[in-house]
Amino acid sequence: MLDWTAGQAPSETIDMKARHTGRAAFLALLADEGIDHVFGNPGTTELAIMEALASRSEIRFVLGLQESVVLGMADGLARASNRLTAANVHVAPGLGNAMGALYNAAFCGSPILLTAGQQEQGHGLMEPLLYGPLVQMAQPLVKWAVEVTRVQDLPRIVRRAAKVATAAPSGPVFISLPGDILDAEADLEMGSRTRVEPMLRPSDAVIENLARRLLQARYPVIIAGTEISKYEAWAECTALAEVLGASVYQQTVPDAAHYPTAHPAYMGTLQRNQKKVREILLAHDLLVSVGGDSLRMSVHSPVEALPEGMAVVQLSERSWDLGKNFPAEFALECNVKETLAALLPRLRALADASHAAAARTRIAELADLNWAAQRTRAAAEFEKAAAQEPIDPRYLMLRVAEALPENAVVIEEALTATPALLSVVPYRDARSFMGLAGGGIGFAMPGAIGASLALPGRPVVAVVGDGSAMYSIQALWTAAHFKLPITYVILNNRSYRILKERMVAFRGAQAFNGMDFHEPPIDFCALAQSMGVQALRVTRPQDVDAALREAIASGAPRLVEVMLADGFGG
Ligand SMILES: Cc1ncc(C[n+]2csc(CCOP(=O)(O)OP(=O)(O)O)c2C)c(N)n1
Ligand SMILES: [Mg+2]
Repeated sequence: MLDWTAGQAPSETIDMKARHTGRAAFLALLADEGIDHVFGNPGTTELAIMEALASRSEIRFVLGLQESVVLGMADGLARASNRLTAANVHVAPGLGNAMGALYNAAFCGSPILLTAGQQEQGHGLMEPLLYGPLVQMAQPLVKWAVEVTRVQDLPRIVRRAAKVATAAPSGPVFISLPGDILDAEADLEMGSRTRVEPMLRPSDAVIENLARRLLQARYPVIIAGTEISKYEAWAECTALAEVLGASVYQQTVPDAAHYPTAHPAYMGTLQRNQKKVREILLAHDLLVSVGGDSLRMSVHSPVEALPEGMAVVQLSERSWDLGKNFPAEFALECNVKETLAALLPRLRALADASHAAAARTRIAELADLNWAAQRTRAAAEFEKAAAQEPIDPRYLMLRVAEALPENAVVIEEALTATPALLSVVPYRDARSFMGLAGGGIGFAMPGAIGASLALPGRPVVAVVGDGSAMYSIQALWTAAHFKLPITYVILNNRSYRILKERMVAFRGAQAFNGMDFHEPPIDFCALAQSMGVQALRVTRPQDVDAALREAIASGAPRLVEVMLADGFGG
């Protein structure tokens, strides 16, 4: 089961029934809810919290130099650990700066307890600088948003927020903390924490019916989704593929390592391309979506991804997603790990010898088509560009994949290089990969920091487009400050290449307005060095490998800026 508080012992210093200031009570409650990092960027309205932090040694404050960085770091930690995570930003402008990253966090269901200081009650009525309707601003992107109006309510509000954030399906929550609440003093009943047990599984009768239905399929296909990584259900999902003889694809948003790439049934990531997904699905007679989304796409297409009449079985803890875009014959609101564990023995008991033999044959027939076979071909293809200058991004992705130590964690925001990266980077465990989710770029620079804090001892390699890196470049300072073992690989093609490609593909035009930033060129090495991160620029393909290996082996923050072909002649 998911341990929301692993490694987070309840604070022993909390006085559960005593006179507290709001600020001290707030931090004591966070500590008791298992928080050991607060990501933040302070202003005057948060001074009370910063003051109280001095006497809370079990909470480490992680300074981000802009609020989108603050939320991105918190999101990285939440996604890499599945732990309740705290972030604190500064009134309306700070919350505004954080919104893009909060969107991504909501998309991933990250259990983040986000707070902001608010002008004192009454003072806010006079519309001072920085005042704004914080609750209304946060509301569309969080599960619960509230402003504290009496210090006596603070414990109940923080306890409820932590419970709501972590309860399945998890997601961010928001609390507005007026200054007078933080400085008020009262006798407070601090309460204790609640975690909602997320282990939903269907009844035995439903499991039985589902097992019988699954065994009727002759060509089933599994789409492996984000809940498999979240609940570490790799073993259950590979067993399902084997007993059904199913091909397995990763869901269209590759936000984590949803399935072991080395498994013989694994066919790779579905592209967010309705026509291509449809072509793949047409070869199958049953779609089994395990913990994934409903064929989530990016851009409009007149083609439907799901062939008409295709039977769908959907397992997810997110009831909103069940049958959302397509009708599902079985729509099970459930925990995927628990449900597969209950389903597998029934499948094995019900499958006769001929079914088992056919399933084995179907998987054996994938030997030349699966991810591993595709990888061999892709590697040979990418290797052909080994001498090309400027460096071919596909060759760089191959070198990155080959340079990764066994326990590396890859953070991906590579945009036009993403398909090449996915074709060669192995998923070795459920935490070994994290990709851009939600589509709001700027996640990888700070997300790598959160991942590194969540997974100490593991080298983190962030593969980031130059355009994406510039949305949150000041994350480098935090990486340097905490001396984290993160290698940032910056794909310098001096452009938003993906937008150029789409301008050509979708509009047949070469109107590349606002898509180049080579005049003046951005010097990523100088940026990194100015923030205390050692950096190296690579222009020759033969230097890539040594640069990557040295950076990763350093165990320190490093930036490798790789000068790439821009795809449009440069
Ligand atoms: C917050 C946000 N702003 C703007 C965009 C639109 N957008 C999508 S991709 C992209 C450019 C990415 O450029 P880069 O990281 O350099 O990758 P490349 O396309 O060059 O491979 C932009 C601006 C977005 N997705 N999110
Ligand atoms: Mg670029």
